[in-house]
Amino acid sequence: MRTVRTTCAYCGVGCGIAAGVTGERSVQIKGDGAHPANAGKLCSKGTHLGETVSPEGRLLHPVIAGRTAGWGEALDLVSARLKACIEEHGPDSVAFYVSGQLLTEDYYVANKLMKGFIGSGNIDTNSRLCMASAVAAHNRAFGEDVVPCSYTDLEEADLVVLVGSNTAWCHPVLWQRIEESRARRGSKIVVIDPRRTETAEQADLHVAVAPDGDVALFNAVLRELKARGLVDEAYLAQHVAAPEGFWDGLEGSAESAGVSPEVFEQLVDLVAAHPKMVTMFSMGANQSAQGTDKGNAITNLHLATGRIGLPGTGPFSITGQPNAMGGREVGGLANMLACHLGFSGEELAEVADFWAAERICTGPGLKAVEMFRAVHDGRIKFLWVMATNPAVSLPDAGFVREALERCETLVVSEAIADTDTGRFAEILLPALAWGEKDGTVTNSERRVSRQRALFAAPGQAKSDWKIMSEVAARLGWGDAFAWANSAAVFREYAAMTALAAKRGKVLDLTDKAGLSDEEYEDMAPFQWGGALPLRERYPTADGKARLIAVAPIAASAVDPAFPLILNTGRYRDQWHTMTRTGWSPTLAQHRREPLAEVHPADAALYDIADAGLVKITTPSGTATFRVKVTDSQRRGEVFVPMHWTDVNAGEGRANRLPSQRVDPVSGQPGFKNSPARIEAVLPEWRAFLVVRELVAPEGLLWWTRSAVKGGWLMELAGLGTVDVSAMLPAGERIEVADHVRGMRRIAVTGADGSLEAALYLTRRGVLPSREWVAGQLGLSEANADELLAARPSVGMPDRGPVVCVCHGIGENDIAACGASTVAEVGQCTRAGTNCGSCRPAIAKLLQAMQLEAAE
Ligand SMILES: Nc1nc2c(c(=O)[nH]1)N[C@H]1C(S)=C(S)[C@@H](COP(=O)(O)OP(=O)(O)OC[C@H]3O[C@@H](n4cnc5c(=O)[nH]c(N)nc54)[C@H](O)[C@@H]3O)O[C@H]1N2
Ligand SMILES: Nc1nc2c(c(=O)[nH]1)N[C@H]1C(S)=C(S)[C@@H](COP(=O)(O)OP(=O)(O)OC[C@H]3O[C@@H](n4cnc5c(=O)[nH]c(N)nc54)[C@H](O)[C@@H]3O)O[C@H]1N2
Ligand code: SF4
Ligand SMILES: [Mo]
Repeated sequence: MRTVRTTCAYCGVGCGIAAGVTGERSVQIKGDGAHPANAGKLCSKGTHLGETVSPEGRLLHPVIAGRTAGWGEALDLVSARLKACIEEHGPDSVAFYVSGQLLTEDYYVANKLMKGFIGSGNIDTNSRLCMASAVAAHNRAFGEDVVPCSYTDLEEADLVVLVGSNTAWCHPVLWQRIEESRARRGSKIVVIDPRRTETAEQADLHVAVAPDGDVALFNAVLRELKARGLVDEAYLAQHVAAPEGFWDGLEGSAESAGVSPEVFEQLVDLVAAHPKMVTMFSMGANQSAQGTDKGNAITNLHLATGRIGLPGTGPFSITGQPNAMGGREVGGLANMLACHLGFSGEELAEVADFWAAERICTGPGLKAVEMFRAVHDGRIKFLWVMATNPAVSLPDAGFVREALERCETLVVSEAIADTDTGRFAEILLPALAWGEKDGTVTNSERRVSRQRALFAAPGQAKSDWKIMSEVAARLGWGDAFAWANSAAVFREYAAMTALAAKRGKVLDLTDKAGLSDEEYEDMAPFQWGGALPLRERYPTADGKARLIAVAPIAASAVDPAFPLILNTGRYRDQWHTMTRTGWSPTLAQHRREPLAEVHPADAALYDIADAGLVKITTPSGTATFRVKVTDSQRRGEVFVPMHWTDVNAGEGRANRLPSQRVDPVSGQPGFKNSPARIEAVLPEWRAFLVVRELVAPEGLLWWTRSAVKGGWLMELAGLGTVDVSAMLPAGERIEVADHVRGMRRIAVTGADGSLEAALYLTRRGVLPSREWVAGQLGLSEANADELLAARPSVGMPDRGPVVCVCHGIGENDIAACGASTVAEVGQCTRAGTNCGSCRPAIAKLLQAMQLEAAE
């Protein structure tokens, strides 16, 4: 076994992994004990990365108009189309839409090609959907996009305030670090989120703010701190500039933020009592029509109280993707030139000179949502999408799909053969994925780590930067794109940061510009800017930070056609559009379907049943979900996950729903707040299907699929007659039916007697438990009686919904063991003792059981 130290494929925590390569495509995943981000810990997604590296489903060769092609032909075509488009319609008729899942080296090459050689600013990234508001807030307050904190600050803080962050699910290893520090030192955790998430359940205080009530809330807290004499006047005088009338203009109240006076008082008391305070913010802050103002409202509080730049303090924007930060550094956003530089004549000239650029762009390009509008109306005729799935992840995805359909040339560089966006592409280019690619990523605390290859390239896949440099060479720019390896690209980028450093910016990697290939290969994680880059001097002209006057947006009148607010976000064990996590049977157990979470009062009002189906409608579109009635929602609000796509669900795609409304400063969409209505959907039959080979059902009201060992589990619902043969493979069929109760059960076995598929359908009754049936797929011999009964003939305990995916421990196992703490549950069932991602869920379950016992 060969051990390779690398970085996790998923979130912006950037955990180090010690990967034991055990075969051509197999790996044992362990946390890297020496990595400063995680010190050996990994969450459920990182732990189960090994289940996502199989070549199954990968894009293995270029595809042109649906047929397999060679690289030569594909790259010739891409280059010819690019050239023709630029010549005929000018450089702004082409665009790149890239991703925080590219490596820094890929990102650097994409930016250089677009801004330096094609000559347009039209390169934007999915980080526009993710971090753009935080970037804009940093630029406004600090003069540069610098995150002022490090992870150790979360441990040194006496108070950690989490704003719009479901940390326990989305940054689980940071959550574990925060919780361990609380256990050690008695620090306090506040969660500001309209939903009572698992993170909020475990907080010392949950502030269930109204959607987009954050600016009002933070302004009100700051006003209160000022009244209590807690503003740091000396720090303000020396290091911070405030606009005229700032203190009189602090609009907003607890009431307008939807927070009760009692909870507001508790919040202010906690903030007042704990100068060592970190405010970590994420998508509930950024993804808003006033996301930038939210970032500045948070930052204002820290600047005004001097709670920044000291250990255990600061406003901490936590990044989503593994390399969102790397993209921001090199200039992957359309409104940054390169290396934290803007578009002044001087900056453009220096960058042109550094790159020996043939045709430097003249100004910023189009931001993601605008970019797709330009594709839609034909201003952009050539679009190259890399490492992102915009047909799913952009808002108003129906419009986005129309744009993709209309685009004259759509090139998609992908790791996976069948994605929603790839289905629109004329030219599909196979890219290396995690475990194959090689380069660097920057995590949320500005720490640069190496991602290293574990396996050889599958099929003909190539690294993204290599694909682009081969296109550049065909366009006659070979000399500027002639790197021998990713180390050479990295050296060039590091050298280029000299342009930022000489302007007094914090971004400075020039000490890495002379690394040898070996040194790059062995490079240990390092943090640019150091642990606390800001306090005494800010990278502005006068060296001072800025307070920014921000005011809540006045609430608009509620449209009676859309009386509810739709919020969207993430599940613990799925990653984005599920192109990789969707293949893992272990991860699928946490949440097999996308659920619409609805408050009990709203469920009653709209006549919606728990576990029934519901249609959600907004001005942009409709989508269908199974319902989960829960009081963790605020009344009047509905939550759905963003993950499901056309590949793994019918009708359950969230982004049919949000509008194109963006933050006016950052251009980031407001994914968390769309006016909506809900109504029950009443299918005439419901079914589930366990099957080895995927089928593509048609004409249904709704369906979803999830991975099980050896195959797939599908949930189905429809009207009228059921075309069973369209869903089942060939083979020997056994069947039982009860026409009075509208029940049908069919099992199909293959030549060797093992189960190929099993369908359980009902028109009126309940369907049996899925997990046992799904488990039969892997067995060599199927037992017909048991299959039709959907349970073993010898009694087997029902474990209930799986809580611990690592050890397969269910709710009933935990209830049966009689433990009263998470640690005891671990001792008795092993639940929560591996990656620990389920510990908040176990704690919640114990609380619920204790409540029940007390009643
Ligand atoms: N499991 C998992 N982890 C991930 C990812 C994943 O896909 N799956 N993706 C990664 C990426 S790219 C990102 S960007 C991060 C995102 O990480 P998070 O930001 O933690 O995730 P979300 O679920 O999108 O949103 C967080 C919370 O914002 C709340 N919210 C909604 N509206 C408001 C509001 O007006 N105010 C406040 N204060 N809160 C609000 C939502 O209710 C939600 O609970 O996660 C990263 N980690
Ligand atoms: N409603 C709603 N929508 C949202 C959000 C939300 O909270 N709510 N969050 C937004 C946010 S924060 C984000 S970050 C986006 C994420 O949205 P996307 O970026 O669209 O999601 P992914 O599924 O991560 O897409 C990455 C794609 O790249 C492919 N890929 C993986 N590795 C590589 C590689 O090395 N090279 C290439 N060429 N391809 C690769 C994967 O197979 C996958 O298809 O979604 C946004 N959309
Ligand atoms: S917290 Fe989980 S998903 Fe994020 S980097 Fe660490 S192991 Fe990967
Ligand atoms: Mo993100």
